Amino acid sequence: MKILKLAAMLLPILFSAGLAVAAPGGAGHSHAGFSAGEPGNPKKPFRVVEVRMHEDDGKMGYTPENLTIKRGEQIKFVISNGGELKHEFILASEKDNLKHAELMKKYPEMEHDDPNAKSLEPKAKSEILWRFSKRGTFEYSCLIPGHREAGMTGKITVK
Ligand SMILES: [Cu+2]
Repeated sequence: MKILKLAAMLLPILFSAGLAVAAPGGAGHSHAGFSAGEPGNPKKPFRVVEVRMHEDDGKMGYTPENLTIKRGEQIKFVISNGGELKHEFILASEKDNLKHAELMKKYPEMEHDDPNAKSLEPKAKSEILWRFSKRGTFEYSCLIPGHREAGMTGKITVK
């Protein structure tokens, strides 16, 4: 009974927290959406970029860890987890990811399956099709507590 009560209390908090992260543009502006651009259109051309998650000697990271993209370009990220641990790929601005990382310290079990974010079990694969409609610097990062700190960030420059 106690557990059920707690879950009932936490669910709305998690839900609103997730929405806040997905829509950093603020209340009442639902299409403000994502900081790094927008979900891609599969009917338009795209470039495939394979991203591998890995752990070696206590270091964690992505290959590649740097990407340069032309503004307006669509990228299909084909993401594979080559490590022994669960990892995630969260595409956003550094600012949004740092905010989200704070939230995940409170809710480390948070799962992501969004247009800009996936959680991957070891050996799992996933894809994200993304249109980089904004110039600037963005990133993909794993916000499981400790992972970003161990090296799990890839930098994206959109020119
Ligand atoms: Cu990770």
